Amino acid sequence: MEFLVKADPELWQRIGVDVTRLSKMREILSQMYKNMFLNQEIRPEGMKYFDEIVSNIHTGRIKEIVEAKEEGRVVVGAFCVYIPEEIVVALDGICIGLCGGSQATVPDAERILPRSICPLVKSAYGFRISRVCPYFQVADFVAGETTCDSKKKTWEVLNRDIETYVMEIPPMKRETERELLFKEVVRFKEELEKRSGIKLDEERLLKGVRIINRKRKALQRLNSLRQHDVLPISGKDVLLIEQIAYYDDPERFATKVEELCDELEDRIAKGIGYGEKKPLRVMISGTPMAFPNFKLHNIVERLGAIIVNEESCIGTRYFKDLVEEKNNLTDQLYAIVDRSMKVHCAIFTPNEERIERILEEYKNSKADGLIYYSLTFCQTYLIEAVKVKQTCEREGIPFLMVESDYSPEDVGQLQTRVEAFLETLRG
Ligand code: BJ8
Repeated sequence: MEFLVKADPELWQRIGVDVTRLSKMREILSQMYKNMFLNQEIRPEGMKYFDEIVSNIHTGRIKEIVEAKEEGRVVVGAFCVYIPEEIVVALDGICIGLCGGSQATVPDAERILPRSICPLVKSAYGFRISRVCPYFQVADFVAGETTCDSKKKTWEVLNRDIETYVMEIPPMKRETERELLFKEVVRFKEELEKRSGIKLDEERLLKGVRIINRKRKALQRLNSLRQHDVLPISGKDVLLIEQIAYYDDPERFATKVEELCDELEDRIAKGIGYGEKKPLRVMISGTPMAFPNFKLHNIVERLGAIIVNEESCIGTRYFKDLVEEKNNLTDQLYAIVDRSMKVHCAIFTPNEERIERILEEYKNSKADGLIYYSLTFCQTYLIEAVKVKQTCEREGIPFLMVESDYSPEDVGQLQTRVEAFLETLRG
């Protein structure tokens, strides 16, 4: 089957992309995508939309965003689920995820940033300075946050290249921090009001909340369909959808995920899926896997197991909770804060809720084992692995710890470790 990530050199030139380099990168991406995704045996028809999205990743969606900018709409580049996209959407803006998941731009970043920071930050920063990410090129500004040290210090460097606004995220979850986060959400709202020239009112915000809630609900539904014995979709495909959630138009995306869910429900009813072969079911927990980081999913699924859940910000942490609908602006802003406080990122301390949540998701997903995944140099997730491992041992949950970056160098070694882990599960 042919597959090509499309090119639009004229558009790329207009937005300041390094055309030669992006053209080469898209050829590599096309090949990788074809090998990893299009050769899967049982693939739902509804995945065609998401294939199209990948094919248009550097063209169609970028064109839409450029047109929106010409209409005066603000484009926000974000790196974290704490950035309230409900407010961006409520003020007619576009919120896009800029996390980097590719090794290709890591060496660019390492010419400036230290090598000993996480690859997600290096990849993204490298995309910006080498001008090969059209999304970075069309963002009006970056909304960063003070979550981990790697990110918060990189914003100071990134700010030399693109205006970087920083939202403070408190590291605890007491009432004091709730109030602090509320003030930060209000400050973000004011920043966007200034940029968009629109005043936020309760009607607009409720609309924004409903749009993003619908997107999260569709993802919840999709994830719940992986809990069936008949597994109607691969983990790789779901991870791809979870990544696309960060840059597609939210309403169109929700519609397409809902359509896919209808198809998957039909497949489950007819017994069509991976369940027939009784594959091992594996849950992943840990750091986000940004596009196009499919490394672990690819290894696990090539070895015949299927991934049934991602406890990650590109996964359940993004969509497990909705924003409660309120009828006045202040309460609605607090409801946004309260949802954020339920995102159990490892930057929080103490963070027992995450452990409880992992256990709950593990049970619901009917997984046979858990792989804890951390990007190299991500201190908070690496340290939190200690507690997760102890909990898994106590609960009798088979556990494997994987620390990796985006380079292909450790693929062989990872494959051997995953294979041995799957063997113990089979045993
Ligand atoms: S809420 S997980 S999106 S901070 S992997 S850059 S933590 S060193 S991405 Fe995250 Fe928000 Fe938390 Fe989610 Fe730092 Fe770790 Fe790198 Fe990370």
